[in-house]
Amino acid sequence: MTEWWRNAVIYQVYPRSFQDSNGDGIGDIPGIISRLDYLAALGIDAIWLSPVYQSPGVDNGYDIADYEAIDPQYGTMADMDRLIAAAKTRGIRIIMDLVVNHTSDQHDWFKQSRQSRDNPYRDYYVWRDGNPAGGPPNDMTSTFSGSAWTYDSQTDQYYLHLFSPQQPDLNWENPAVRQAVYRMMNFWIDKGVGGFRMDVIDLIGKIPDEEIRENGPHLHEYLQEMNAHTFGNQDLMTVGETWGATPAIAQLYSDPKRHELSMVFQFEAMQLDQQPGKEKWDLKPLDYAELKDVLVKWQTQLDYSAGWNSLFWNNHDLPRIVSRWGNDQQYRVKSAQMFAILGHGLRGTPYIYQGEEIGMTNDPVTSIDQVEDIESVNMYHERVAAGYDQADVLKSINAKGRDNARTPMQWSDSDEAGFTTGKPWLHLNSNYHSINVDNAMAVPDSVFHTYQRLVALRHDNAILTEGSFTAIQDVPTAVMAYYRTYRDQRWLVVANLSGKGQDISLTDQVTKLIISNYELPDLDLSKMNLAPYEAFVVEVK
Ligand code: TEU
Ligand code: CA
Repeated sequence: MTEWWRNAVIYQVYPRSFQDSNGDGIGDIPGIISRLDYLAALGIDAIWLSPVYQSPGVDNGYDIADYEAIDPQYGTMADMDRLIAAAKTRGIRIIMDLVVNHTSDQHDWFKQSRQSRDNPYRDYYVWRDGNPAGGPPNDMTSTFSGSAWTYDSQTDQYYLHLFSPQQPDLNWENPAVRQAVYRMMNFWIDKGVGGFRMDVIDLIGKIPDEEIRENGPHLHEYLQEMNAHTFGNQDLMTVGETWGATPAIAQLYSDPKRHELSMVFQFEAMQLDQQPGKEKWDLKPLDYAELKDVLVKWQTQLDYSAGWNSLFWNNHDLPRIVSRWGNDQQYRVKSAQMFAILGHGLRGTPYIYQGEEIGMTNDPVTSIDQVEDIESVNMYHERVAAGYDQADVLKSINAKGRDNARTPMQWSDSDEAGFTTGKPWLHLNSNYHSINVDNAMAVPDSVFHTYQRLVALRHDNAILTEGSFTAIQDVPTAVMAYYRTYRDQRWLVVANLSGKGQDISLTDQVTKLIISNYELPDLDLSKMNLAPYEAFVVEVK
């Protein structure tokens, strides 16, 4: 299996927060173009570009009003064409965000659909009569709080929205919807994009009348049909956002013989610090043993000869990993490097979320007025109305809210961190004076240089892509250790997840140091005390 994306590293750009070029405080496409040399220096192969399509911006672009137009905030279609071309000259492909579970309520299809019950676009969306007993058709809820149904008086029916009321769900059971989506995808393929990241793709097979949201019965059929009509037989990569995937389900999506997707994002590890059966806001400390079990499970239960996974700690919906499970104070650099080495040592395709490569941190707020994210704001009001303590709700937002990942990129210690000459749309983290790209590039043992080296290692060493995985059991709970083995070569990866020293004793003989976040004067593994958040990869025999 030699597809380019198997040993690639993908970088996610959240355009609104990456680089502003015209002083309006909002990142834009010309801004991204101006930073392509930086991304080329990091060495990445592709950019997953969060949405830049025309949008009212209720969910920062995940509510699309026109899939074939660029939002003026972000630039023009000519800018987009320039971005694709300029990236290409640097060997970087552009992966578009495909948000087709829903559109904006300002999309023409929905404007038509809500006009009348016999409008030709009526069945592009999911309309139902209210419950005979009163209220919405059933109890389905929105990820952004409240019912998933909104009543529309114009036609006296409810429409479905698994996210905000301004994000009505498309009706994938309608073949005309599917064909329209495929035509749109081909529009982008013809422009030369490198593939698609598919937003909440596991929801498109929903059966609303049975309250089935994810993994619906026709999901894989739709994906096979999409593949055949669009990217199948092309040199593109596709990654599905699949919150509901198990290793067996991931295999269905990503087994090349099934002609669906290249790989999935699965979120099992990302849900370990919430109380079981509750929401992400219901906090629980991370248990290292559980994290290791989940990582090992996905390395061993997915058959990599017939399926593929992605590797990530961050994205635009998740808190910053150094703040979440590392230490964003004394051990910020060491813990950021530890997660980098641990994650990039695994099998799958690694993703880096903007700012992760310099160890950017969460940015706590003191009042709900400072929060922009629709998910956090809605949850705040819902919980406060339900009697929760406001301080507790803010604590959850500071731990898990999506704005943590969305504060502007910290380029330098000059005004507004070099992100904009105007006023940033969202507060900048005040630590930008010390945590910024300029500093990270100047310091040899910075987080940036760890990532840069990891990207190069992935390109140059088949063992990282092809090597098998074996977990090492006989280590302390706070230590994750594993082998990657390929032909006659073996690498050992060791990571201390904790801020305390940990003793390990292994019988392997070190033959070469590959990467580490501390100086390793003595590579005697038989008696080693790992420093806080220490991590390394060594070749062993
Ligand atoms: O996210 C899917 C999703 O369910 C998230 O809202 C998630 O539940 C939550 O943030 C977990 O922390 C995708 C996009 O990545 C997200 O930005 C969009 O808001 C959402 O779909 C709707 O398009
Ligand atoms: Ca701008």
